[in-house]
Amino acid sequence: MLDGETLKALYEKHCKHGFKYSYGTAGFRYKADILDTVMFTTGVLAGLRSLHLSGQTVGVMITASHNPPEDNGVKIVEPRGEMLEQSWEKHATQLANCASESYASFATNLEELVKTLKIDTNRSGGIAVARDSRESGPRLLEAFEAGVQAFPTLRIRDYGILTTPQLHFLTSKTNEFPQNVEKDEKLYYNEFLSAWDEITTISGIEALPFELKIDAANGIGGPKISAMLSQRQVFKNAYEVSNADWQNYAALNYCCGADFVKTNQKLPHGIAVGETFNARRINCSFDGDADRIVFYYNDPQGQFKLLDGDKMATLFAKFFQQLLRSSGLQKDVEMGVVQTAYANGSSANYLEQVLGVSVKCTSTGVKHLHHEAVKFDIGIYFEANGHGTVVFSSKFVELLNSKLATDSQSSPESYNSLKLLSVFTRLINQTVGDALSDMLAVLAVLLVLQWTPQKWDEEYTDLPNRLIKVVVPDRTLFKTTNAERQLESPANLQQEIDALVSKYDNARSFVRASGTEDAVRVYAEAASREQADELAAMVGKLVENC
Ligand code: G16
Repeated sequence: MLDGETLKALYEKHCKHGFKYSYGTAGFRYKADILDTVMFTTGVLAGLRSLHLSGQTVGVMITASHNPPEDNGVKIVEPRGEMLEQSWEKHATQLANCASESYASFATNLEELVKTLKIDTNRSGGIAVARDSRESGPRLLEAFEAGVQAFPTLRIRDYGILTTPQLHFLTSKTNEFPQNVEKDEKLYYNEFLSAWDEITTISGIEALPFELKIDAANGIGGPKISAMLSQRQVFKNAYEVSNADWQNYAALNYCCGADFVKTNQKLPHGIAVGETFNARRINCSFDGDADRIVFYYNDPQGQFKLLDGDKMATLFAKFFQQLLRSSGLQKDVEMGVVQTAYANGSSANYLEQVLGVSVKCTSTGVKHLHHEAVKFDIGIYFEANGHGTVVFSSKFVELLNSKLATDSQSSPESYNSLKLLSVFTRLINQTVGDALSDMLAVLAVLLVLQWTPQKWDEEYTDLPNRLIKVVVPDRTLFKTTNAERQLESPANLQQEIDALVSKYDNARSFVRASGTEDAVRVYAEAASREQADELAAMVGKLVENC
């Protein structure tokens, strides 16, 4: 470990005092100008995590994802590409807050962590770091790298600007693959494009039978999706990327992107509707770091229709259920869907009552959904905002492989289904929700089923819903229970919400503090658009007044 004097000099160069941080839904996320201290301590903490895990490479992503351009943030990624082990979030928070007090407090806390976690600071380890396209990224990276220097035995691989899921993927491959395999973006593109190639072979297409419009939120997803799709002839002239101005810092997520489309339930700037209805036209929006995606289309009456995370979860559930049936695997494989309180009531009904699939509800944050999903053989998890993926158990993959090796003589339909299941285990980025890989996976399902976006949408009808943000002086006062569906504090607010909800048909509403923005979120759904909007506005007023 670095000597005290040198560490202190680095601390003094990067740390400021007087702010209280907390590790939120997706790491630390604040206005970029107050983040230097936490970047420095996250460098130290990521180093500790790598050393604690016998030197495995730990990932770090500098991003504020869907937030406005002036924000930034940082999250730590486990060696297999998952979010930071939750018991370590408190160490990350404590170290940042001690550093925000004084050097002495930081140094004492660091010493205690090394001692209690029994960390050998002389061993070697590794950090893989990347950032999104924000202006503050390079400065914050510098503070982060200074923190990593606390342990001179650590190697840092700086990937520059990536999407968040690319960093998750490369972190996982760094630990999985031998050293002589180059872990770079090429590896990422090859992985998903080679699975996609199998889909085009199975479906026998030479050109994508969709008119695909991609809104890249003026984030890093723009150049990355172009780099990916331009490698395959099948996409030629079939897609267009809008809001691809990723070097214009102020444009990031502004009036575009997945969060804008989901919240406002309307087209983003830059995506226009054609004059005549085109059943094969499909639009999608990424968020700023391309870990979320939502789809949408305009129906023959010109009405905007959203195909969000719930619609993706139900599409995959129906599709995998069919494949499991036709391959004769349905009795051996447990499939489930994990959602949050934001899931539309109709989607849960459809999953449970129409498909007969089990549904679990967790708190917001992919870290919660992922942990629940890995309990299934096929765990489908999507937040309504479009953040999610599918995870396949190793038991399921082994079963598939052994069936594929022995079943080639069985019916062509059954063998084809086995092959498709196997391709999807490679087409989907299982480490985290990934706009690029999710987009390919959704297109692949639509291709195989020969469905249009409208056909996909017709499986069930969403209850009208509304999501609003309310800015309050102290959002930490809003404490929830029951997977965030009920408030424990402020006192009596939940009873007031319940009383309001009871006045509307088929209604539901809940309130929770955001873990990424300085606001309280209010969700409401009801039998009609007017009722959902009115209920959200009334509950919003209750929040403001309390
Ligand atoms: C992050 C999390 C998501 C979460 C979203 C909003 O997304 O990764 O799981 O749904 O924040 O969280 P909250 O409601 O607590 O603000 P992203 O895309 O911003 O990284």
